[in-house]
Amino acid sequence: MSSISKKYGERVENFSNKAARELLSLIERKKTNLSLALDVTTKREFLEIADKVGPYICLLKTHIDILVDFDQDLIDQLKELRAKHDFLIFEDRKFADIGNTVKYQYSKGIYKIVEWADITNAHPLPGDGIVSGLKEVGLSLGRGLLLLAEMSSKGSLATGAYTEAAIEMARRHKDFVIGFIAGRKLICNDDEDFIVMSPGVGLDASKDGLGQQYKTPRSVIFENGSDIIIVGRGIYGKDKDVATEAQRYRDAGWNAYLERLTN
Ligand code: 5BU
Repeated sequence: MSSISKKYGERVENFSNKAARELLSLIERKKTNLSLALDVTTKREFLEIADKVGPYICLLKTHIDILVDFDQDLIDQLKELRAKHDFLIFEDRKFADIGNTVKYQYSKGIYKIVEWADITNAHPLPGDGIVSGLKEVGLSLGRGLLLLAEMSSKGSLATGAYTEAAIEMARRHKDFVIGFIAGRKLICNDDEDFIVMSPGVGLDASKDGLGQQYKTPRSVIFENGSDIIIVGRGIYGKDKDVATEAQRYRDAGWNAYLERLTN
């Protein structure tokens, strides 16, 4: 049976990677395929929203380098929220350099991403070395990597042969590459499984004026066979009650998945 008609929990056995196994079990247990893209720039807002939205998400997606008052205490508090609400952390770092450089960017510097992010992502652009470099520091800690096979923005160059090459690269590193950023399920074979996460998801807007393009949770999960919806401003945009919006997206994402299981 293809993973598209399988339950999240049934797919755990398809992965050896710890982060992938934890994520799929968590989604099944918590009944949410919603990831919050928490793009705010102060520690206060970041922690406040994470605490309010925590109960409704499987994954908190960060851009840690946009915080103006980043410090180690933020990471300590983020880890506490991770345990309190039962979610994993995905640093959307989009690594794009040679293996030796990304290895340091992942583990050193101010952010030490590998120490707290269960999942991160990379552009396949530089070739296999980028995965090997990240894997050197991440795999033994149980971390997982997503490759950017597609992007949600208008005019993205990640299409066609590039997307196909990203799939081939993932296949060569199945222990560490757990899936893709893409707008749709990319592989429908019964005997291989990758987790697909889709950004560019919104219920109220179709674009943002800077190239972002939005699809609905139903279109992404039910029609396109993706696994996780990534939602940012749809949840914490101006005048929004974040907990109410998070529940709305959680319900939309989960209902689309249930619809997929029965069709
Ligand atoms: P939004 O507020 O829901 O538009 O935020 C989308 C988030 O997903 C934001 O953090 C982006 O950096 C991220 N993103 C994206 O929008 N499109 C992509 O193709 C990738 C990431 Br990869």
